[in-house]
Formats: sequence, structure tokens, C-alpha cells
Amino acid sequence: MAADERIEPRDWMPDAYRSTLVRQIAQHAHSEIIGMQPEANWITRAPSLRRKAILMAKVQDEAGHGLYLYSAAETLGASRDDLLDKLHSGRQKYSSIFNYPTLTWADVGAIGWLVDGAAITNQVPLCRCSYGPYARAMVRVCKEESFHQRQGYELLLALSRGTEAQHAMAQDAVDRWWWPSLMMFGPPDAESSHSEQSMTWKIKRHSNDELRQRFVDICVPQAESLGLALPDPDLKWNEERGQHDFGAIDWSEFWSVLKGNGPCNEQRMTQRRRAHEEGAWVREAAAAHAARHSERERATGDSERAIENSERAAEDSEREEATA
Ligand code: FAQ
Repeated sequence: MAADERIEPRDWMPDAYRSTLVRQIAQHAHSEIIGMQPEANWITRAPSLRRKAILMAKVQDEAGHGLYLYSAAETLGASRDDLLDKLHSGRQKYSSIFNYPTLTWADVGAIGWLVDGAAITNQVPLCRCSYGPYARAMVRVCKEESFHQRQGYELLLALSRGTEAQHAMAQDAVDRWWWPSLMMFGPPDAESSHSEQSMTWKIKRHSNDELRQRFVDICVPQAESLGLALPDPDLKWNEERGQHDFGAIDWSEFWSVLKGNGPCNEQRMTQRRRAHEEGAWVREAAAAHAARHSERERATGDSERAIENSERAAEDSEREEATA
């Protein structure tokens, strides 16, 4: 780690390093798949075919991110079934942000701009995480998140420049998503139980507060270009720090959402458990297909090897005869 080399699955690692990674990667994976729900809510009501196609692709990407991340956790010896079981029984978390409702079409834009924007700010440094499979998964995830962020920005821009009602809808969405997006970065550094150890292990490269500040500084000029206001009267440029000052975050809301009392916690978990149960036949069919496929491959491999062996034997005896 001191040499900044990557740790790979077969390398020795302390148990606590492994369990910290499984905790963070699993939480991240759960967030990706639960995060499909708020936006999927608008697929059937997208205002045009173009918007519907874009939104479907985006929601599908999030499922893909879940897959990369569950696979990364598996390289640490975790079982996917066990991780899902922990999610469904409330023993593992997913991001607080996905416990808020998507009330209007503009929320799809606000999620893309702010939630995916916050996700990128947090995940770009994770591309340099000390654990190889997680870092490599993040490279692809970030490329896709960058597209998501742009589609959200473009959607909000169209609404902001639209009718008065559309502009108001965009502003209302930003008003509701701004503060929960700042909470995505986790508790303040002083209350972050894992940051110090995770930074020593180079799992996290920056603290929660550092990344939150970076995100605010990125968003301010973008909000200006969008023609939308950020709902914080204390937000202002601090010449001395070279960063923006911003208002106090309501951490009691954050901890309450984590305890299960957010506006949509129950709905998200019910839907997730139902999707899992209803998808059981797909998993069974996929497993049966994979088993048949590998059996066929083995059989083909066996017969190919048998042909190769007999060809080699024939060549050997020809050579022997020639020598004789
Ligand atoms: N929500 O000591 P720390 C996405 C928990 S992006 C819920 O600071 P840590 C893309 C934390 O687990 C969203 N819980 O923890 C998308 C710990 O509890 P524990 C997902 C939170 O791990 C976009 C306790 O508080 N991104 O899905 C949250 O060092 C649009 C103390 O906190 C990632 O997961 C929270 N916001 O730092 C998808 C990124 N924050 O485990 C669909 C990877 C903290 O002891 C649509 N993760 N907690 O019971 C990370 O970078 C870190 O895990 C942090 C938290 C920064 C989230």
C-alpha cells in the first residue's frame, strides 16, 4: 500500500480490510439497484419517445453497475445471495438519497444532475482505490454516470427554458433534491466512523467533507447556467478559502432516513423484496442455462481433446515409422 500498488483478490489482506471493502462495495451495489426505482417510476410517463428511450437506458445502466459491484464483492469471498439477503433483512444499507420520492418529471432531471453528479464526485477518486477489482469497476461506472449527469442537466435546461410552469417545476425539483444530495457524501468528518481507517487503507482517497465541498463548488456555476437557484441563503463565495461557504445540513434528517424513517424507505424495500421474489424463475432459468451450457462445453471440449489426442498419436506413430 505504501508503494501505491493495487491489492488483488489472491493477495494476503487483513480481515478488517476485506470486511470494510465488502461493507462499502455491497452498500454501493445495493444503492445502484434500489436507485433504479425512483426514476423507473417515470418511464411510462416520459414526455416523448426520445426521453423514454434515454431514461430506460439509464435505469438499465444502474442495474449493470449493481452487477459490476456485486461481482467485485464476490472477488473478496462474499456471496451475492448472502449480500442480497442482508439488504432484504435490513442488515446492510443503501444510499439515503433513494428514500425520497420522485414527484414530477423534473425530478428525473434533478436526479441526473445532482444525484449522479454527487455520485461521480465521490466515485472518480474510487477509481484509484487500493483494491483492484473495485477500482476497475469504478472506471466504467464513472464513464456511464457522466452520461447520466449530462442527460439530467440537459433535461433540466429544457424545462428551465420552457414555459413558466416548466421552469417552476424544475426549480421545485432542485429545491427538494439539493440538501439530500449533499447528505449522500456521508456524515461530517467528525462523525464518520470509517473514514480515517479507510483513508489509511487508500480505499477512500478524500474525506466526506472534502468531497461535499468539491461538489458544491462544481454545482454553483452549473446552477447559474441552468438559470435555477440553489435553495441555500448562506451559499456564497469565500475569497479567502477559494471555496463556497454553504448553510448547515440537517443531520437529524439524515440519521432518521438511515434508521428507516425516510419518506420512501418502506416502499423501496417492499418493492425490492417483491422484485427479488418475482425474479426467482429468471435466476433459476439462467442457472439451468449456464449449467447446460458448461456441460455442453465440457462435452465438446472432451471430444475435441479426444480428436487432438488421436491426431497427435497418429503423428507420433508416423514419425516413429519414418525414424525406423
Ligand atoms: N446513505 O463512516 P462513514 C449511486 C453510513 S451513488 C446511507 O462516513 P463510509 C449512483 C455508513 O455506511 C450512491 N448510509 O462511512 C446512482 C456508515 O454506516 P455503517 C452510492 C450512509 O463508508 C445514481 C455510517 O453512515 N454510492 O447509487 C451514507 O466511510 C442515480 C458512517 O459513515 C456509494 O456507495 C449515505 N449517504 O463513507 C444510482 C459510493 N453515508 O456501514 C441510481 C461508495 C454514510 O457503519 C441513480 N461509498 N452512511 O453501518 C462510499 O464512498 C462511502 O461508503 C460513503 C460513506 C462516502 C458513502
